Amino acid sequence: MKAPAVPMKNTLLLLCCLTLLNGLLPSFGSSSLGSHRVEIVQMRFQPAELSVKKGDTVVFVNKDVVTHNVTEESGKSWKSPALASGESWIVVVSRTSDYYCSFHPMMKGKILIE
Ligand SMILES: [Cu+2]
Repeated sequence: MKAPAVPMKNTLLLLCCLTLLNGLLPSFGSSSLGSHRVEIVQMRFQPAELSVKKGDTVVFVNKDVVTHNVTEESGKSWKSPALASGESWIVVVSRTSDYYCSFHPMMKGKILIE
């Protein structure tokens, strides 16, 4: 008995559809949510004030020659580990936050939710 050719044809069709769909969907993780960058340079957060959308990602990059960290002002929402020169740290922001560097408390910044 010969096996019907239809199931194989259906499988191919399904594969074609999936490939097409995959091409139409936005690439995951990069375009749907915003990503922002704050650099730490010469004892300052740059930009010191940043507007983001809720759920956006902020990457802090220490481009200074000394170690810093990023501490939400109350110290309760989030706090980075010590970031040596060249290291970076990522936080997902869900509310307006003031932050500072606990090693150098005069270093301050703010993230505003739009
Ligand atoms: Cu610091």
